[in-house]
Amino acid sequence: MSFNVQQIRKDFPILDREVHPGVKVIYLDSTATSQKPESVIEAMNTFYRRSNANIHRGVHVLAEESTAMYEQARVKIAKFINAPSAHQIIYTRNTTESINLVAYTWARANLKSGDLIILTEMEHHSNLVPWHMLAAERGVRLEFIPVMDDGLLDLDVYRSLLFQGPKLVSFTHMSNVLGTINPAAEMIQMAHEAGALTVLDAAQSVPHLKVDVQKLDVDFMAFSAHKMCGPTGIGALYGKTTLLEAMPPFLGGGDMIKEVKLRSFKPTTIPSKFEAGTPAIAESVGFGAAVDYLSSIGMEEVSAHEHEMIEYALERLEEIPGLKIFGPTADKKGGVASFTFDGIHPHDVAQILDRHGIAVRAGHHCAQPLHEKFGITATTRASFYLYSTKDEVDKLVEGIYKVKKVFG
Ligand code: C6P
Repeated sequence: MSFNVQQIRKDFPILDREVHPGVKVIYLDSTATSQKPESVIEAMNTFYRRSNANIHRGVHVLAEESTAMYEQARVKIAKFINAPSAHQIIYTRNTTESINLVAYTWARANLKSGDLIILTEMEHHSNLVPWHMLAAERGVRLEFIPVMDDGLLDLDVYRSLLFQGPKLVSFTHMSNVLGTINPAAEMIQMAHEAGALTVLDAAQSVPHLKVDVQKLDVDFMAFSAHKMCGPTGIGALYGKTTLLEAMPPFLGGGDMIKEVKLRSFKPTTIPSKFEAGTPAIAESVGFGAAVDYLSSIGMEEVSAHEHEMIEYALERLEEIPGLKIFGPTADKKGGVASFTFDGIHPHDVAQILDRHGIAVRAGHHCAQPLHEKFGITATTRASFYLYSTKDEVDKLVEGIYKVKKVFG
């Protein structure tokens, strides 16, 4: 079936919402969180109506059913990113928690003072602060691959940093501000040749691109369900089996143990070893339904549509005098357009757009160092997903001209 955006829009009930009398929402904030299709909402509703029970704990019908649903979703997620096995998918709360899990377990077990971690200047705070905290505690060193004016990483500097023998390279697959899609496979291979492990922040790539962990050969990968048509409150960490097995647990409590004595415990096997306490069960079902939904459309189709959207958006936005877009050309980026406009504060731009039903985000988008690099404190960001249309881009452009009118 060919990609039909109008048909797809019908799957998302919220897109019919009037946010002001007679004004339907134009949702251009999917990079913050995506909207949810009916099938995901319904899967979670049905779970609560029919199958709700705690997992791994009961022998009754409902407990067995909910446990099976929780584990089936894990199998779907594994398949979606081509993980060799479902036990390599650890459920977490989100990308942030997934990265913290690696920082608190693998890194604290394996890194010592003076060891080098390479990051990039375009990282989201969730791939910076956990490493800052580790640096303060352990004295590990952090170095950063620079972002060039065109929004691409300077791979020559990366190559030279690799000569310093890093232990870990952790970077974003796709920037949530610039939209830059980094050459992950090449960067991971370079890291491995230098003897380093890799963490990929895939919060913005798994929802928008076909991502194959085996092709990438990545060691750890973090992503969130809420950015890929799924619910909030659940995400995943993918890891290579040998690494996950060797890592100490993260949080302690129920479900992550094999045996507990008054003065000791033995952790259980992966993935449960990292899933202490009652997890987000209904959300796992929603996560599985989101993966089913995206798979039924096809990730190649999703990214092709977004590519068409960003090409059109850049073309239209570039016509506007005084508007400056950050990031690379459309061929090197996903569906994200961050911009400044004519000295008007990005929050004011976003607020006036909101009056016309256009939802965009303004601020530093949790990437303060990146904004600082470009000598600014904030941008207005429009972002696109599989349900976005060219008509919405046209409305955005009209809205920006209205902003100009308000500010004279
Ligand atoms: N970016 C944005 O509006 P969480 O919040 O844990 O689900 O995802 C964190 C995260 C990590 N890496 C990247 C590249 C991201 O874009 C995000 C989330 C949102 O840009 C919320 S700040």
